[in-house]
Amino acid sequence: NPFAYAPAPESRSVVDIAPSYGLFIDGEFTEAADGKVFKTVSPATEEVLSEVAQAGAADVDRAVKAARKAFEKWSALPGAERAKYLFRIARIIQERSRELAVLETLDNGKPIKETRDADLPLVAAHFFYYAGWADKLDHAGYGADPRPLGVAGQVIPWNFPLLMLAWKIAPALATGNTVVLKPAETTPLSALFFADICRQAGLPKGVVNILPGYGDTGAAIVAHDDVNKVAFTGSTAVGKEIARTVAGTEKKLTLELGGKGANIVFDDAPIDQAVEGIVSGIFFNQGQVCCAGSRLLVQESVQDELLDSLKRRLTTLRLGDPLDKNTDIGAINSAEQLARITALVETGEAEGAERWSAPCELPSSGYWFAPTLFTNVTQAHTVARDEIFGPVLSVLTFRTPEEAVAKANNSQYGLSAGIWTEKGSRILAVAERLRAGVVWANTFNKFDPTSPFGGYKESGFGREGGRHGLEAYLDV
Ligand code: TXE
Repeated sequence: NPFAYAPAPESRSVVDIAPSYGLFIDGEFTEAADGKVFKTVSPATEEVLSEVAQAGAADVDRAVKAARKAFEKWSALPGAERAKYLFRIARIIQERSRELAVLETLDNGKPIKETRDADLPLVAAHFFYYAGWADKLDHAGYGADPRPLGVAGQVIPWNFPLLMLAWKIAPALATGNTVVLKPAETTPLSALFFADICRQAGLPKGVVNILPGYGDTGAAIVAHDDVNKVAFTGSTAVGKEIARTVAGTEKKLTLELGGKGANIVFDDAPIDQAVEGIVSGIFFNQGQVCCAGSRLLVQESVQDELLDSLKRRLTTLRLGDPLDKNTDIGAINSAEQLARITALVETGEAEGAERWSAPCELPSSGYWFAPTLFTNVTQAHTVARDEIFGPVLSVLTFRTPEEAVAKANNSQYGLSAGIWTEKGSRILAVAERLRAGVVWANTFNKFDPTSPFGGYKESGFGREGGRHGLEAYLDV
């Protein structure tokens, strides 16, 4: 019985969640001007975790003014001084990582194994990495005296709340910009804990401002006249709306949007290793990953063998309490996201794709979806084209490398791809022809702060991470 195991839950008591939180403006926690609040719930249990102040246009204005004022001094600091703050923040994140991992798991629903072993180490690594650049910007390749842009307005999603914050804030601060950031409405807590870390690190007031809220708060940040740079990660629809708002202004823009990554398995691939990569590619974070390997392209001759082992492996995945260290599949982040996934899966069935879901019991409260495969999928099927952003894999086949490349590239998106083969020459030949910002070979979902990340086509533009990630926050 795959469900028989001794649960080993991480202790909830390592994190102290207050009943209410304010906005973080100019170094202080404060109520919203109009007094509005919203609740954030644990998606695994639907329990209310806390009540959070909801920023309106007046709060956005106050935060942007604080960031503008702080910019004068922050941008004038020697890089080595800014580096000290970033190193301090990175170290505090490491010291508080258990607390932050539990918090993130509670607010987001993802397994503690992931927040503990992936999210938090990467968050700290990003701050360490960009701290290292702060006093070396003249070596970044953007000229001898690259300048910060000013106030950066940043809007992030809920799938990697703290990691997306790190991707946005670390390079912005290292280059001398100040920040007004809006976390997603379903996951505001880790950004507010980060505000506390900024205070703990002694970061000057106004350098980082955190404004929880919904889409209208994000839109007010994007539209504010005194914001010089907009960085957004989220849906393609909202990304396009933001691009329209920013068009015709002096603001610089980077967008990191959706994806429909192809994971391409050739007949000479080590099947067991490929199965592990496919599983991590689509079931990591319940598939709520922009670079998920959501399309499996398998060479026809190995399809049966691969699908047999994949299904066997999926029946061993453990779905349940995200705080349990043995859990592989946690909760879907929100009722809305679950509804979106469910609707797309129904469309897949209605269009004639064949559905298979791993046998598992779903908890009675919270938002859950069993690991699911679609076979008999053609390129015209909705499940082969639209981003599902859930634990759902669409399987297509190919006969030749040319066909694999053509099918992989047949997408409005171009964020990620994977190649599984023993042949190094084939990896190079195929990778070169894939229109995707990141191509992994014989692995998937590997991240590192030194590597630039970003999309082709409707997956967005601009790069985050690496030396390239500095460019988004600099004028040369
Ligand atoms: O995204 P939204 P949602 C994709 C994924 C998912 C779908 C919808 O396919 O199923 O998007 O998710 C803020 N101006 N991705 O609805 O609405 C919002 O408050 C400014 C892929 O959650 O784009 C939140 O902070 N901001 C993706 C953030 O935008 C606005 C990650 C993202 O929310 C706004 C998330 C507006 N008009 C979803 N409207 C990825 N690339 O990883 C909303 N927001």
